[in-house]
Formats: sequence, structure tokens, C-alpha cells
Amino acid sequence: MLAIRIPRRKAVALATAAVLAGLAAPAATATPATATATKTVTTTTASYDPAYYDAAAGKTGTALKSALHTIISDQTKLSYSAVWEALKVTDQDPNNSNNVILLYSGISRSKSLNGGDVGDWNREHVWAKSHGDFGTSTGPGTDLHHLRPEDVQVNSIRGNKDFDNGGGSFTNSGGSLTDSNSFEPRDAVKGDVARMILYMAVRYEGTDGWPDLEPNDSVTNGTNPYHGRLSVLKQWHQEDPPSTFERNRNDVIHDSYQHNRNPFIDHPEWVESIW
Ligand SMILES: [Ca+2]
Ligand SMILES: [Ca+2]
Ligand SMILES: [Ca+2]
Repeated sequence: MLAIRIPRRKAVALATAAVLAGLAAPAATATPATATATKTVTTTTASYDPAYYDAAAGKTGTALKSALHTIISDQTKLSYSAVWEALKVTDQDPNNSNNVILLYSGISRSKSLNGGDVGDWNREHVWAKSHGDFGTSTGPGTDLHHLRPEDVQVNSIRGNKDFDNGGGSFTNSGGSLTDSNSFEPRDAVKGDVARMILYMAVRYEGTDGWPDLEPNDSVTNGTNPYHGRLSVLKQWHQEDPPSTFERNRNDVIHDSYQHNRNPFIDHPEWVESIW
């Protein structure tokens, strides 16, 4: 009997330990979940540390632009080849992790189709790289904040045109339009385009060997370091406020790649203050 009881006690003890372990496991996972919820509540709409912008507090106009320039110029820079893999993360289709969303087309396309052939997607410079002629060496030409996946042929159609309203449709346009001298993105990304252009204007001020990029109201900027049209971009910024996709993209670039942010996604009101 004793020989039997001892194993039984051991069995009960082990079972009790297993139950306790089972109870302990959910309790342990509940703690971080609660902490996450608390963090979300305390930071309200911000998914980043608001202290990032402390140096811009209370500033307006050119003083704000200058403060933001200093803040966002503290960044990690990518090589042009590294941009391929980064875009597969920053622009991943929320509904299909095998795909990226193409900016102007709105098409969800396989991440593996990056390249230069018909049917591929490539690296679109939203601030056309010929505007200031900065190319693709590490700098503005590799800055993820204005680089997006786009269909090779649509990228070619957009070319280096300034942004403005008007024009006709084209293959894989997704609702975007173009005419002889300008390009109008589909409605869902009009504001995204505006905020990318304005990010570039603040980030690049001619202080680090790169041109001083600035928006203006022209559609004939050619290779000058300007991009149009500011009045239309400001309108688009109002019509298409930052979305969940755009905010997530800003977070991923900050957290995983460049460690800097697009201030106009975090603080849309700063567009009007500066321009
Ligand atoms: Ca036009
Ligand atoms: Ca949008
Ligand atoms: Ca500038």
C-alpha cells in the first residue's frame, strides 16, 4: 500500500504543480497586455514618444521649420540596395503579408516582383530625383520617407512631373491622372504625397552637401531643386489626412530603419504653420 501511495502523492503533487503552472502562465501574459493598454491610453493618439518633438514645442513658421530640420536630420541612412528590402516592410499590404501596395496604382503586388521588367514594381521617388539631381547615392535618393513601391510602367509615366490636378487615365492608374506637365495621384494617397514632399523640404536645407529642396507653385521646375505645386499639395493634405497605413509606415521607418519621423504625419497642423 505504501509503495502505491507514494507514487500517488507524487502524481498529485506533479498534477498540482502543472495546474499552478497553467494558472501562472495566463497571469504572466496578462501583465504585458495590461502594460500595453496603459501605454496606449497615456500616449493617446501618439504611437511614438512625444518627447521626440520637444525642441519644436511652442514654435511656428520658420523657427518651427528650423527646429524640425534639426530633429529629423538625426537619422540612419540606407544604401539604395537596402531600400528594396525596407519597402517590403514599410509598404506591406495589411491584408496579405506576401505583397506590397503600389502607391499610385493601389495594386497589391507580390514582394518578389521587385525589378525593372514589365509587371514588376520598383522604387518610386515621390520627390522626383531629377528635381535637385540628387541621384540614388545614400542621401535624399535613398530616404524611405519619400520612396514607395510602384509599377515600373506607372513610375515611368509619372516620370519627373510636378504634382497638380488634372489629366487623363492610363494603364494601372488606379484613379491617378496625368497630362503633359503634371501628375495627380489617386484620392487615397493625395495627402501622403503632399506630406512626403513637405518632409523632404524640411529635411534637406542645403546644409549637408545636398540641395536645399523646397516646394513652389510651378509645374515647370525641371532639374531645379523645387517641387510643385505647393497650393495643390496643401489642399490635398487637408482632403486626405494621415491614415493608419501612413502612420504605421512612419513608425516602421522610425523604429526599424532611419530612426527619424515625418513631422507632418504626426502633426498635420504644422503644414499650415510653416506654409
Ligand atoms: Ca498639368
Ligand atoms: Ca491617404
Ligand atoms: Ca529645404
